[in-house]
Amino acid sequence: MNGWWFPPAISREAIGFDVQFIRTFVAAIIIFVAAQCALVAIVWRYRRSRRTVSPGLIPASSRLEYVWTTATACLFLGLLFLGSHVWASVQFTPAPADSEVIEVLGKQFAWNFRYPGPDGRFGRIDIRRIDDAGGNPFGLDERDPFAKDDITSASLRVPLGRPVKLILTSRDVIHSFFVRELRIKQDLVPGMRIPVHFQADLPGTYEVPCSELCGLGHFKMGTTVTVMPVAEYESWKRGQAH
Ligand SMILES: [Cu+2]
Repeated sequence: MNGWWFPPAISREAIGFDVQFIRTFVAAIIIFVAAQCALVAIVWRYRRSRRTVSPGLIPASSRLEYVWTTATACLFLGLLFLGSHVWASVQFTPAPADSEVIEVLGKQFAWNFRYPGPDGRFGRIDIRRIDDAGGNPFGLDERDPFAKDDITSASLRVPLGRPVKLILTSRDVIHSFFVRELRIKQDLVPGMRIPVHFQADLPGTYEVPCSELCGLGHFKMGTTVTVMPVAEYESWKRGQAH
């Protein structure tokens, strides 16, 4: 299917979004085909007719008006109800308590990710310590014991089959975190810490482009997310700890 259809959906929420898309798509196709058929039928029926159709000759049918207004309302409200269910499961539900928490920093024009390290706590950061060339994009304060073991990385790694909570922040302008396979697209807004959660159930490496025009280098602001088995993920983290 791939090539002309969506890339594979790798989380339950992503599958939920696809199901909702297909539902809406099928409803739109049925209505489109029915409307076109009705149009053709009317054109055919009144072809080269000498009868002039004045509004007075067609009796208004309030019953018909009621039927199609109600049908349209039911269809729209039904789709809205089903769709908001999926949407709310991502937006309004807090991430599970055992989620792997990872901070995502967007900046012109790169991505950085921060893991709390073995102590499970994010250390103190200080904007005066931000030093990209020195490998400290977050401004980690090394004097803070909780900051010492924090892991930073230029690409994202997440454990397979476990809930992940990302906290999105931006250092300069608005960026947007987009993973097609997760069906997630969320802006990073300076001054805000925006949470997003998911659970990836298919291992692999997926592209993360910035999806908000953020300046001249926007086109090259990309990285990857790798969904890896838990054991492999844990050993990667151990290898990164310092
Ligand atoms: Cu950007």
